[in-house]
Amino acid sequence: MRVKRYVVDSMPDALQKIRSDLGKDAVIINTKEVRSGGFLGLFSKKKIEVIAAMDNSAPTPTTAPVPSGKSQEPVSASRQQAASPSSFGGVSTAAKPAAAAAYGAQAVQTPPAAQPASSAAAREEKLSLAFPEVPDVFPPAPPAKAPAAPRETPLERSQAAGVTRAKEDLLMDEIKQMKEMMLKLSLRSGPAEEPNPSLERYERLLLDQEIDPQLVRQLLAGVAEEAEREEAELDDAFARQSLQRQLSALLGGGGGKAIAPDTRIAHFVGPTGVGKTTTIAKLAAEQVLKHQRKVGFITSDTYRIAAVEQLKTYGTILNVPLEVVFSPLDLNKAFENLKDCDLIFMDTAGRNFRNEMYVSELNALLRTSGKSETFLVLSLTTKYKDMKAITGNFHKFKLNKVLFTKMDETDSYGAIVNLVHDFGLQPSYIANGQSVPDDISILQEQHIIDLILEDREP
Ligand SMILES: Nc1nc2c(ncn2[C@@H]2O[C@H](COP(=O)(O)OP(=O)(O)OP(=O)(O)O)[C@@H](O)[C@H]2O)c(=O)[nH]1
Ligand SMILES: [Mg+2]
Repeated sequence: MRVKRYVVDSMPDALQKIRSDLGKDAVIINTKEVRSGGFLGLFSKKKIEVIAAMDNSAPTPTTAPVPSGKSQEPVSASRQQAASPSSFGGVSTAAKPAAAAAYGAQAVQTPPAAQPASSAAAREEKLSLAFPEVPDVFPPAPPAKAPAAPRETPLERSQAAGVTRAKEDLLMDEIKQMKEMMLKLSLRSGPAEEPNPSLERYERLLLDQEIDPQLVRQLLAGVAEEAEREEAELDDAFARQSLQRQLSALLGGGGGKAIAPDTRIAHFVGPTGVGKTTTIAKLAAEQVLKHQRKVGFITSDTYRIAAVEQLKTYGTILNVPLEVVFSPLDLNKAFENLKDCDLIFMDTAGRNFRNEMYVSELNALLRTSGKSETFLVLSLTTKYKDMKAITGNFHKFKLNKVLFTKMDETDSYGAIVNLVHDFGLQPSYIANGQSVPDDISILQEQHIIDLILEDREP
């Protein structure tokens, strides 16, 4: 199938181009009003975007001469136009031969027995009768009522439906790919007008920070809209301020970031090696030394030989009791032993939490009585794609806050923005080094935004 996109001033222009590029059997699969020129479609003229397709695999239409006085071409294009909103939210079944696609295969099919041999001219005649010639303008007149469909057996009908569905699926895939391609092109191949250099600059900067490209487009469109609304000059200063506003609205979800004063149990979950145990030690020190709370530790990490020892060492330094649980059944006893503690930190084993089974297993350990909070610990050095998969798995269970570690090992912070945008989790702390208890602080969104928008020389 050949698919082409046209941006034109009027439908007749499009029809003419489509006819000469793709032939008279091309179908129009979508039309919409777009703005052309400018950046991201703003500051620009209104145009019509027309997507047309030609199914190369479709049977070659007859080349018999058209009966005199009947120009079939305008009819073909106009018919398809009229039919375009038929299915899939405005997308016609373009994989069918043109006339059939526009009106449903049955409308133009003649049963073989009834169809005269070499019936090209007769078929043209039939089509012309069924779809009287309409002027080549937009919007086209609604098509004349199609002739009654020939009778089909249920088997024939279901076979035809199956074939149609398969073609529709194929078409949907192609349209999806095409949409993605066009979205990419819309940023890059803006027509004649110069793209705005400030938007380009911040686009590069946000993408460098590994903010999701789709979100980057949204943010920049927000900047451009704001400038248009306020009739302001869209320069670097304006773009920066607008992005500051948008990012702080996105990140500042409200709600307490720190461990709540009435929280009795704080669970820390997350993939292997992200710094859960180290983070617990840092936060426990803060609770003991700064808030004078009586703290206890529980660890269920019995998979790694050194894991219990690691927490025990921190417990000894901070004078904090430690309980080890081997299964959810041991939990009650552990809580009983720590009943005098104001706050219990529960460390869990880092596992491959892309595996849903481990998450369910862990979830059994998180079912505790008393007010609890669960912190998902993620390292900023993890690829966002993996972070997203892990968070997706955890998100089905009770998660309250997200805590980021290893900020000192990267200068890309886009993952924080992506994660809050995609999952609406409350950011809490951010850890920026191995040193216990110093290298942790409450995540200040303004600081993160400043870092994201900071000029960095290549
Ligand atoms: N650079 C840096 N290293 C950190 C940070 N937090 C923890 N680490 C280091 O990361 C390594 C793993 O830390 P752990 O606390 O054992 O990680 P964990 O998530 O408990 O690991 P598992 O229990 O094996 O899943 C240690 O070497 C820590 O010192 C941080 O913010 N920055
Ligand atoms: Mg650990």
